[in-house]
Amino acid sequence: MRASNATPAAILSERAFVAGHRGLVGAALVRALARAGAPAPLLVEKARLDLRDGAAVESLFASERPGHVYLAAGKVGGIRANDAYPAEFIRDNLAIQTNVIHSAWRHGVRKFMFLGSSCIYPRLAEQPMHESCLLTGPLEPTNEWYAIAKIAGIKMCHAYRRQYGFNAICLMPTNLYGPGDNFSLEDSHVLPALIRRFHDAKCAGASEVVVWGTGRPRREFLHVDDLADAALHLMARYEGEDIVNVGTGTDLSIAELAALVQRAVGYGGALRFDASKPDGTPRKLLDVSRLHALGWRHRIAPEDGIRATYQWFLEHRSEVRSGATVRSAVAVPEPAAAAATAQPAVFAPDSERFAGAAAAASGVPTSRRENLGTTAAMLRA
Ligand code: GFB
Repeated sequence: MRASNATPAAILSERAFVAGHRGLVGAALVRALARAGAPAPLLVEKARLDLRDGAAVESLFASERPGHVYLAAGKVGGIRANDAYPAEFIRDNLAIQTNVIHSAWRHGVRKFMFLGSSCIYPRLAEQPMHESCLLTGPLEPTNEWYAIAKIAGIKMCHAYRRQYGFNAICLMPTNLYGPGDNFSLEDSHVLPALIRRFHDAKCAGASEVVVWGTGRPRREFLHVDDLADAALHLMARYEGEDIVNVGTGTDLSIAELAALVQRAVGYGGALRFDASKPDGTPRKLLDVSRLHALGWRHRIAPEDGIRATYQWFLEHRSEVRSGATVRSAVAVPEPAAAAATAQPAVFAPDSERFAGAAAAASGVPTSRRENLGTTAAMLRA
């Protein structure tokens, strides 16, 4: 087993494994690694590897031995999906993170990134929510299953650090959005759901759009390219047990968000708030002072990010995720695919596609990528 005493900046020049590379966050991490000039990461198609299968995960790490790992795979969804599928949200996330963290440690991964969520904090936590408010009060009931799984992931990273010296860091992103999001009307998060609702209403000439809840809850939104940028920044510069919030430090009401999305889409009808739908947590705003002290700030303003995401949606209309059921970041293998996972080589790194990812447009102006430029310069140094 290799020692876990990585020099922070050097870690990015070792090959990464991005678990969940087809998801919103994983795809953004692949783009960020490409832009930073990092080596092509290990990417495994979910049809070939079920991350809930501990033996298959072991086999992957034993044969591939990545230098650092970003765990971006998991069961995710919006307020309705969390409430509707509690069993899958707790089981799949616990299984995936347990397998990946354990195998990463066993096979000498030098640095590991666990991605949590702002929903780990108590429902009525003091705002903005500092990292120290973890486990100081009851969770929001609509997403407590997901939150408990994420808290267990943080604690597993801490336990492996304390007992084995495993070099795992834990980031807690706020509500994310961007290209590659799930645009399902029922199971997605609010921002992509509203993009789709306003777009469909505009195309159909509908007179009103329904927005769930009262419109009063407040949320903080971070573009996923900013999150990926922060992830590389912290992977290269931060070592420690303390969890780190990743957000913008500003929030807005759902009614204000709906107005922003309506403007970006160009829908001229009315809004109706359906108070029979759950509001969820009244307010979720992260205290980002620890992140700022570590030298990172977000770049993408909500207006720009929402406009770019709508543009992405228009350009990828035929392929966007818009089904009515939650899609897992891992697939349950069909019998034939399950047999494939038993073979030693279950990985499918694709260097050509990775090189292309550097140029892949997420639609956000390149002038906003200064942090990544710094990371790239650091890699060249
Ligand atoms: O984004 P969202 O589903 O997640 O909902 P949470 C945020 C707010 O938007 C809630 C309202 O008050 C919703 O009632 N909303 C309005 C809508 N219209 C819609 C709509 O069409 N779709 C959706 N989905 N919401 C999630 C957690 O909570 O936050 C996850 O469930 C995760 O576990 C994520 O942690 C970051 O912010 O309420």
